Amino acid sequence: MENNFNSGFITIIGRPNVGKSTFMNHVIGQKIAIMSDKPQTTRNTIQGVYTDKDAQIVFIDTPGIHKPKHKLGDFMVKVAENTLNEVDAVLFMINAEEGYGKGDQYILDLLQRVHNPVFLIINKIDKVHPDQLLPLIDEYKDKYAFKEIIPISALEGNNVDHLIQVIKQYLPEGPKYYPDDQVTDHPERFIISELIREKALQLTREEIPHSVAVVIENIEERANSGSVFIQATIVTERKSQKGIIIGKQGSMLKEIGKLARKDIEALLGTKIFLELWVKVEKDWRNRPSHLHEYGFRN
Ligand code: GDP
Ligand code: MG
Ligand code: K
Repeated sequence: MENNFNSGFITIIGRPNVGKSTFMNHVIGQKIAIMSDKPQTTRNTIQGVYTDKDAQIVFIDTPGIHKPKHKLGDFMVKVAENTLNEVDAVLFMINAEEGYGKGDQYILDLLQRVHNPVFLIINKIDKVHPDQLLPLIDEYKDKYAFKEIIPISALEGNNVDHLIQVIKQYLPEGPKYYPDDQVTDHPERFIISELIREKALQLTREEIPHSVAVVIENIEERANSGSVFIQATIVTERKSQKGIIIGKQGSMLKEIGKLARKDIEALLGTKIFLELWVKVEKDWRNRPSHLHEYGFRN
């Protein structure tokens, strides 16, 4: 019999701190890559890719609904809704210990407009007694017609493999969108650089070609304040491009930094300080030793 390959797109949503990143990191292991070029056009999405011998799962982040308390613009809500309707399944993650909360209602309302299969993922089961799960499941069952309800511990890895197997059943036959070997040890580092690059490209429109690269020089957690300090350099090929990126009295660079910081804060879930530099490095694209450093792999 022919061995079919399945592939598709999954998004994980849920209140802050329910364990979405922990889950992604667990699934990442050595198998995940964070990609810069997205087959989907939705802004600000981040992908992690899980590949095994018979399937590929592309995880898409939906930043617009990570912070339900935050008053979101119509645009972000629309982006979130569109993403949810583009994927093959949505994982709605909750914290077993906390149960139902206000932030969930916001997401459940949004899910009412979603036509794709939605799974309820009850995370942190390592922190509750098994008897607590059933009432929780009953409560959520009444609120939405979940296709699957799967308890896991993202931290300890309990039932995560099972969840992957279930997700695979929802994927259509499809291609391997990404090669197996695109792995990065520092996904957040790469995502941060991509977010900065994205802002630079968006704000300068046609003036700056896609040849700009962003190098993260330093990421430092400041234990006392709980914030993260990030230094990054935007690398351009020409002096004229450097001028455009910096803008009049630094106004463009300031704007790039402001927008990138917002997204990075949403990504990391913490306050950050972003320091941006710009430098010119002629023909950096043609020097293979630099490609790895800048996060490009072909
Ligand atoms: P996110 O905001 O949804 O991405 O949540 P994070 O992945 O950052 O997790 C928030 C906190 O919950 C972190 O301290 C994690 O270590 C913890 N956490 C995540 N998953 C689990 C789990 O399955 N069990 C336990 N005990 N803690 C978890
Ligand atoms: Mg997170
Ligand atoms: K990306």
